[in-house]
Amino acid sequence: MKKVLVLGGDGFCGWPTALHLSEHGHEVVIVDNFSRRNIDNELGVTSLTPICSMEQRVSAWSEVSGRNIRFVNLDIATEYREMLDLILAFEPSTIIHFAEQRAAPYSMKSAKHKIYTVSNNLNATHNVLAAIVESTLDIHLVHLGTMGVYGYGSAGMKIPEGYLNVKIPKDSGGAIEQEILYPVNPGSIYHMTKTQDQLFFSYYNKNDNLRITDLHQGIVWGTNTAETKRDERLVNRFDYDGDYGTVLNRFVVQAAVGFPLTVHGTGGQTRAFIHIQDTVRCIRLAVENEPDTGERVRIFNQMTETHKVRDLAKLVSELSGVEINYMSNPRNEAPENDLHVSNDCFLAMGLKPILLSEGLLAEVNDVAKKYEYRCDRAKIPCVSYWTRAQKIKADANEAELQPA
Ligand code: NAD
Ligand code: USQ
Repeated sequence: MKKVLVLGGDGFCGWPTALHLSEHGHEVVIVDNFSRRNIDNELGVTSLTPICSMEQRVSAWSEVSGRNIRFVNLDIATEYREMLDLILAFEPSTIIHFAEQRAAPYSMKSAKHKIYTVSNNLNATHNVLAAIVESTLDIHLVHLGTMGVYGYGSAGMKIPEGYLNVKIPKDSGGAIEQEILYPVNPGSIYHMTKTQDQLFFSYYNKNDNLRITDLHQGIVWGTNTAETKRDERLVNRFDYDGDYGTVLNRFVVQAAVGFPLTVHGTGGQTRAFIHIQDTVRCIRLAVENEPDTGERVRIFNQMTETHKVRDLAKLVSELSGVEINYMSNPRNEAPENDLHVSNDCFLAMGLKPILLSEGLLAEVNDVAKKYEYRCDRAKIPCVSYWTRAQKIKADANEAELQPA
């Protein structure tokens, strides 16, 4: 049994992970500052699913499972002393760190959003690392990173799990071999904060021998897990708006409400995906299989399949009959890319992935159709532009579509 502090445990990945770990006998304390719920207020949108307050969530869990989860409200980016005191009092064996601003479009909305994302994410991650060192406790840190640290090009090889062996030519002839972090290539300010997180981990691992697992996760789809399905009050959050909704979940909702599927550009982007049920399984595997002291930062690619955006749109369109709208891309990204990713570590640990082909229809029927009445169609369009040029192009396209 581990004692686990779940930072960001009110969020889309954190809440079902907290329940899954609790169900499997681990002692869980959740920390969150509800910044995600506050951002919903800022954006004037709510989760498609009616999520309960944290108080109701933990009391419902205790009622259905007989297990207790404790909750502490604090901002880990600004309340360092309080976090350290909590760590010293609870003495966790594991800290799972989900507590970052995680939407690329939100991070690109304005200078204010860029500054918030950088300051929240970098301070959050660094505070956790500094607090582990200051506590002198032997804590395993599990962090949720992203496939986006690599960029999405394959350079003619499968993207390895974090590290790359390179040969560096010497001035005197010959070459030395070295293992380096796979070169980073972030596509948004949000993704950039995750590349910086990697450097923090590498440094604290080298300097303080911290034991760290960094999970480079693909796009998570789906809503519920075995635990969140046990009671309506445990339902997980579901984002569908233009800033926080991720592509497949957005298409699923668009299919349910008959909104033409919003494909950016030609939909030639290939991305890595994982179902939320597999996310929680992978995190439990990472928690229960700790790195040894002295081991370099463990990096696992937490994804199970790759798809092109336009292929996903075609699939959802065939299932639902909703048409596809190829629109000008608000993002500054390659119009087409191939992506090949190694995920051998989790497969070797016994992960049996849930594939899109098995779960997609249920997601449309059981979640999107059930809650379609809560969808605000005005919040579907993505109105965050990566550059001024993209905003001008989108405005021009819009003007062209208006009747004279
Ligand atoms: P989320 O926004 O739903 O959850 C993050 C939680 O952290 C929220 O509840 C928020 O209130 C909290 N939080 C943020 N800053 C905090 C702070 N300073 N102090 C305390 N709490 C804070 O996001 P998510 O989808 O659950 O993602 C969790 C992690 O997984 C993120 O780090 C994200 O980068 C990573 N990830 C997510 C996806 C995905 O598709 N959702 C894919 C890959 C990686
Ligand atoms: N896209 C569309 N139409 C839409 C929404 C998105 O065509 O309506 C396209 C985007 O242009 C992009 C791709 O779909 O090419 C993926 O976009 P996304 O919003 O689903 O995913 P992304 O911005 O990459 O971010 C999400 C999570 C983030 C996580 C990342 C994992 O929000 O926290 O780190 O997925 S990964 O993509 O592997 O880097």
